[in-house]
Amino acid sequence: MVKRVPSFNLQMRPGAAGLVSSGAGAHDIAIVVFVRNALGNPMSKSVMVLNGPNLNLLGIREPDIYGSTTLADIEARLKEHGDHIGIAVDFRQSNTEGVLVDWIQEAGRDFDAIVINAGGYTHTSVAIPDALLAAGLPVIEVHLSNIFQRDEFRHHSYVSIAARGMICGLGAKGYELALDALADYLGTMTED
Ligand code: CA2
Repeated sequence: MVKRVPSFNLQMRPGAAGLVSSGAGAHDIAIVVFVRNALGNPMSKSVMVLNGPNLNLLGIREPDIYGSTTLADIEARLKEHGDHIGIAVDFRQSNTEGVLVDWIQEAGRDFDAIVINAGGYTHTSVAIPDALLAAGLPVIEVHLSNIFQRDEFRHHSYVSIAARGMICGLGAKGYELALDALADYLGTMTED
């Protein structure tokens, strides 16, 4: 038997199941729709956060330039921040260009956006911006240090051609600001 269904409105909020409900009437229905992102979280957006070569040394070597915060500290803080703004964070680091390219391709299939600190590859890699452009996702480029106050060769970024914006010189806080920008762009923030 085919039942006629009255008009319905759709409400979805990050972190909650979507609820499709009808207005009052003889044929009222309520359907709960569970939507999961790439990380299996209901209704939040997913962002892949990529870190390039040597960033695994953060907090361990050269604290005068890069500070004493470790990459694990940044990851923990960022995931907590993501929880507050409806973004599930998948945080990764590799010293290998090809691995970063593979991850960018994966992000293009399964994620909503990318944050990338490509480390030294920022100033040398063509493959990374190529992969970012092919992924077709919003990208925010992050650098801990102010690359424009450093050696001349760090002033140019190949990654920037594929990025909506770049945050540099603000240390670990830059990653959180990048996530805020994406939350705004992806519309994950709730009104209450
Ligand atoms: O400021 C940034 O975030 C950089 O992407 C960091 C890269 C550098 O090549 C870029 O020009 C700017 C270097 C990451 C190396 O990180 C280290 C951390 C601790 C000790 C040694 C290296």
